[in-house]
Amino acid sequence: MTEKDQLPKLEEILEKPLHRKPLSVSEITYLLGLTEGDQISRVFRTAQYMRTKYFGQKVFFYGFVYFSTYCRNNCTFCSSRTSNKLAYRYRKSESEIVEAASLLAESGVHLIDLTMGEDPFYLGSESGFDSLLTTIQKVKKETDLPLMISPGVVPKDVLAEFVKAGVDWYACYQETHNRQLFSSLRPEQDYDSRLSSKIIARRLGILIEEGIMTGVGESLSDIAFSMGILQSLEPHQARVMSFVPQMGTPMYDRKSPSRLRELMTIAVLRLLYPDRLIPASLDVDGLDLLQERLEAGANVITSLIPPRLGLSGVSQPSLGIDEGSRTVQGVASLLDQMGIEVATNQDYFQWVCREKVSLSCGPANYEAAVCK
Ligand code: MD0
Ligand code: SF4
Repeated sequence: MTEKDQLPKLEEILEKPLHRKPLSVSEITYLLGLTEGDQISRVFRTAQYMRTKYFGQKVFFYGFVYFSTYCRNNCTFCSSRTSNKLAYRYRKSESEIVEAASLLAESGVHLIDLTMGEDPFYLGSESGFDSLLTTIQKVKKETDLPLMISPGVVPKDVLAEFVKAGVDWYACYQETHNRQLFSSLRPEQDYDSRLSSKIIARRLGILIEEGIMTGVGESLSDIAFSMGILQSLEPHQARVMSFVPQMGTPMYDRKSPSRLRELMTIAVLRLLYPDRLIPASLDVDGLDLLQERLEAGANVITSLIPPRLGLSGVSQPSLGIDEGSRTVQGVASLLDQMGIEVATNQDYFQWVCREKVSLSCGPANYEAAVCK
């Protein structure tokens, strides 16, 4: 008997998440490796069922402000890597950042994601860091929305300052939990510090997002292994994004992977972590395949970017931005066709609030939670 024959039938595997029973590594690998249309649709249908069970037909929108593309690191997959001479570099001023965030808030997003490279200006000087904190406070005040920060790996005291300034979420993606692959993607970066920055952030009372990337040389069992790590990390949001080759980087010659792998990973995330937030990012294919990502079980649309402000995406620096397709309006008709509703701000506040309370970090943080 081959290993495949020994595995329970697809139905048996799909039964388990319905009863919140865990899946084994070989079951996860089996799901990730499905290639037959029929079977794949069955997995997606179960994932959609699970999403509906916990979130109804509602999705959330995240506005994205990539405000500095300077970075001291040299990740092989990333356009902003320090040695990339072809990178589109900019550092937006405070008023530009606040303007972009306000436009996003007016357009109806539920959260503002402030993202930067590990910019030495902000992370390496006191005045730069102070200006970052002031900017965060202003964005928070102007938009009155939950705030995510994606600043790279930062020490505990920096995270604590972020929390004081009003940050609700810390996003920091490992990309892979295979240590060897990690060092080739993130040379001279420490796997453990990156992982523990998320644990520290959650201890400080903020929600955390973890992320993996497909098409960077990982095997299906690497992805299955990541699923196990997620089980102990317990991120509030977990994402997967397909690798997109970036000009001027060592991985420019590599092909972008088949999107099936990302879609199957979204579905498996939904099966295993049905009540967590799972993004469908517009930063990989713009509007294309948004429907498929949602059908695989995603419930957050991320990387909404205001047009014509010179702001960039991470994987797709310009795709769909100035055309306005990465806006609330730009995705509205697709959602309509799909019978998907946009959640209210109140829905999102409540979700964030509930999760913050269940971090059980004492009355002080309870007060700080965005309970409205
Ligand atoms: C996105 N380009 O949402 C953004 C980014 C950073 N927190 C998010 C990867 O797709
Ligand atoms: Fe810097 Fe992040 Fe890009 Fe790595 S992935 S080079 S840390 S911006």
